[in-house]
Amino acid sequence: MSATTTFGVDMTDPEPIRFLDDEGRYAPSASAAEFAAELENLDESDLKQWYLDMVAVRAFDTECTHLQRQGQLALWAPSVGQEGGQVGIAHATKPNDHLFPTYREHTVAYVRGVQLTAIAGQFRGVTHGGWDVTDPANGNCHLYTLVLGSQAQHASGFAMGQVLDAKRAAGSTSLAPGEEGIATDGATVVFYGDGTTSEGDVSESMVFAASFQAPVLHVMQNNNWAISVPVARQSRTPIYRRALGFGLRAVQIDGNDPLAGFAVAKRFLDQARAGEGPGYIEALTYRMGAHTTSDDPTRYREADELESWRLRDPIVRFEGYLRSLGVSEDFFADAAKQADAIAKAAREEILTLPEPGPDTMFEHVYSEPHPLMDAQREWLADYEASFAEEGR
Ligand SMILES: Cc1ncc(C[n+]2csc(CCOP(=O)(O)OP(=O)(O)O)c2C)c(N)n1
Repeated sequence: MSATTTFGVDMTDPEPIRFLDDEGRYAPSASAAEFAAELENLDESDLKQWYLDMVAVRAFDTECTHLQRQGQLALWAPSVGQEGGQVGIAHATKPNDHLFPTYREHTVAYVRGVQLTAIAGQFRGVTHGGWDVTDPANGNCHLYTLVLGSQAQHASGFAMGQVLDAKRAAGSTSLAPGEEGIATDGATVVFYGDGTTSEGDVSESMVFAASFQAPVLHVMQNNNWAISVPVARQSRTPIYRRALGFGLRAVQIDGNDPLAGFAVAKRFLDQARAGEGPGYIEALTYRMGAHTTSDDPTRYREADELESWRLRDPIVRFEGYLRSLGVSEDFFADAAKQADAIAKAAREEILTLPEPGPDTMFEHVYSEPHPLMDAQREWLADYEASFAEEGR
């Protein structure tokens, strides 16, 4: 993998962790050796599933950009190019883990079971949040966060709760940090981008994660750009090194290599759940599309930069790997058909998503019924009825 340099600053370590080279050949970097054992139990059907996940989400993602252009979505945030790290990391999580995504984690959400139409519904403006996090079908995938960095605080708080649950179960009611961490039932994973690391929330969340040995894994997808701001404007050192300073175990991986994402996330999550403290992954990747459909990236980045990353497309690369394992042409042809069918079905469903009534705005303000909300709902009903009375 060639170094990423912006304004003459080298933003990569000499050797980010990776198992696959740019063409998808199995060629682990020296830094990958200590994580290789995490891949031992994977079989070909797992890897094929990862590929199917990536092509399905890419087809859906492309469809959503079209839907926005046709006026059917208010906005769309493409994740094209970032599916590789996401699919490996999502598959390294366990059912009991909780995930706190930002707005570009479509592959993560899909792998955890969130319906693609629920993801698109938020961008169509027909839901206040997206999906019901308490519904087991949604795999403990929390809602997309648009307020940059706030999800890092949510994740640290949630992981501190996981510590407290474990302490309670062991007979203690104090969350006070001890010398030793404590094993927990699940871990927490938070996702955000390189630009978000400039928000104080991210640094604060690492202070608490480290102090309380909270079982949280930070996944920072360094896709090189925060809208039009290049990563070297955000940091003059590789960003994962900041996490080391907060006392998290932290590494930089090739974020377009699903195997690297899986192996490191699995190791760090096992350590977090064992009470050995938080971890941090900087996944080097590239946003191949626009920041959102409101953005025109040709105004701030060079065509050859995009081209150099197109050659490292995580899906093409993983396809190369699967082919080297002997996976047949039929599988890829069938995967393409399945992905098209999934995107087409999502498109049809998105177009018929029900419009919510105005009274739904009161539904999620409090978790329990609340007299203030009841009064406001009643006021709205009277107000709406007044139009009928006046014959307007
Ligand atoms: C607190 C806050 N400040 C500013 C914004 C506006 N904003 C939305 S996305 C974005 C850039 C984020 O870049 P990065 O964290 O690298 O993530 P990426 O979009 O590249 O995945 C900004 C500044 C926001 N949503 N929230």
